[in-house]
Amino acid sequence: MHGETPESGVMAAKPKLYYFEGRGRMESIRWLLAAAGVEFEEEFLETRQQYEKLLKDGSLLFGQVPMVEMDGMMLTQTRAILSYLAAKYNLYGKDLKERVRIDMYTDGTLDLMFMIAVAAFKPPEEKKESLAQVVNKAKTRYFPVFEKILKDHGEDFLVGNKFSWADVQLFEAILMLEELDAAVLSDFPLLQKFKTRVSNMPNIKKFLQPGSQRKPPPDSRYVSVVREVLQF
Ligand code: HAG
Repeated sequence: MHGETPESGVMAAKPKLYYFEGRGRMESIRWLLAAAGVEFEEEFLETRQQYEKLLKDGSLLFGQVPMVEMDGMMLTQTRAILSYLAAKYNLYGKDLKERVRIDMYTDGTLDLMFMIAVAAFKPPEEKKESLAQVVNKAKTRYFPVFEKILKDHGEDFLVGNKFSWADVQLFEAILMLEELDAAVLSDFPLLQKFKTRVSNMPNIKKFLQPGSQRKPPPDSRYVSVVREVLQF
């Protein structure tokens, strides 16, 4: 049972996420928590004052967000948070060799999604060019790798024939790429089946429903709030 502390039987507090009201670096953390069936709360950074208060309180190790408050800790560094959650909710493979493959695959999909997130901060022409390059990279570098992995082992999931963090993040990346190019999976039949399979898993299906804590693609408001809060 998520959240119950056995010794006390008292429900542990829900993780609390501190970030902007948008995807950025936090969206993969939201997806992993949702895939694990863990409810979470959010504090959206809208003003410089909120950010400066977190800085003053010493809540941000290197002065940066995402920050996730859980298990008595103020966690920062996106990959550290994701690894902690994957291990805590048994989505990190059965041994070191499976874990390092999950790390390799998730580093790859994070790189791909980061390119999209950063593009939101570029001027229109540059942004358009960057996003076209991201689609091309997905089709020529990233998706062929995942298609081959599924083909070579013939299993439903990327690692150990068991649903893991690597599958959650590949699914998130597929959805983001399809927002840019609806036909992006046309040459990847196994990824199409993978997408359907994962989208029918109860926790994923729930997060895909309207009204979930999933965030929309970055818009000009999101970009201006981030710039205002971080003064860049
Ligand atoms: C991590 C921030 C500042 N290695 C860290 O969590 O993985 C990096 C975290 C980071 O850079 N956070 C940014 O707090 C906000 S994320 N900066 C304050 O003083 O360093 C945000 C801003 O341009 C950054 O990228 C984000 C916008 C979306 C594009 C990236 C996904």
